Amino acid sequence: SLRVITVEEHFHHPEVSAEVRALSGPLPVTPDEGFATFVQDEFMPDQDSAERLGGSRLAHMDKAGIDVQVVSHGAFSPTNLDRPEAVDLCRRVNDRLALQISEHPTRFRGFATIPLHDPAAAADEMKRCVHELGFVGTLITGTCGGRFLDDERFDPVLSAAEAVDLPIYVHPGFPDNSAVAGYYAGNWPAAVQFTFATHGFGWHMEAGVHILRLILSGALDRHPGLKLLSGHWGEFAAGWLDRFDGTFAKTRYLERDVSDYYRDHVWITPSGMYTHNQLNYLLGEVGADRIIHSEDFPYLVRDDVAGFLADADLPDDQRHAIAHRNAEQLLRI
Ligand code: GRE
Ligand code: ZN
Repeated sequence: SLRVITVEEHFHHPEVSAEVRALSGPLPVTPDEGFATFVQDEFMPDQDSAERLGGSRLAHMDKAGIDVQVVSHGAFSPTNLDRPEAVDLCRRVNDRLALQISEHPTRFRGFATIPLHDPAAAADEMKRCVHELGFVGTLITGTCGGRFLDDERFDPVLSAAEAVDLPIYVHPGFPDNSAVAGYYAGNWPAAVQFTFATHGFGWHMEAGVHILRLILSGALDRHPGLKLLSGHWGEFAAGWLDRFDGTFAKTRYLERDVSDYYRDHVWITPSGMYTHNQLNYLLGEVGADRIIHSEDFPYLVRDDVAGFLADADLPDDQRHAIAHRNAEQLLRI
């Protein structure tokens, strides 16, 4: 049968995320009735599957046809916490994840959680996770203090990723208060505003902006070995490459087309958005060698994780590339 490796799969460290929530202050939405429950259900789903690498998660993997999950921390990650406590909180996340992986070493791998508040510590933690814990890359959940990875303060983080030769997954995260107020507030309930700002639309657009910023800033010229993962079929940007080339070329600023940077540095994943129309479109845009499978467990729980690829109208070589071979090569699994 088809070997399947999925790479945008999350767990929660409950005590660490509670501390992150307490130290971060309130979410940028005026809560109304039901909002707290809504956030709990959407962003902190089913405790057993979210917190444990075993039990119901393994049962789901067996049923949905997943051989290996590459696991990272989900919402309320200390990556985004703009305070010194983030350094220790990230270590606790990584140590907990490594311990749980060691109980099922054939079924799980890990992505590092790094404290962007302190870039030197973040670079050290990435290296510790790879060299001592056996992790296969890093995942960041959005910005820290409103700063994206193209900020030059993060050069040590990008250099560390090149040195270990493993990717950074540029996952979405809660947008800044100013973005939420400026773009997503309106005449609708708090749950609608928050969904619009986050997993309904806004944080995906922001994650696409994050990749573009790395291209436009010259960060990828300074770090030619940097490898990036981008979920949700490339967070809008992967479907817009031709437009980027037509527009940014006229600025005569970059040496290469935006799409050249994109196709050299970025691997995209579906994050559980299983529509064959999107797969076919993005196959044409980036090719089968740049697509890696993912589910976005436990936020999305699908019974057709292997089935989506098994049913796709693909040559078998491309099916295997997307299901496992690209992940094996990029992550050295
Ligand atoms: C995600 O990881 O993509 C995610 C969350 C929280 C809610 C929904 C969602 O982290 O898709
Ligand atoms: Zn995710």
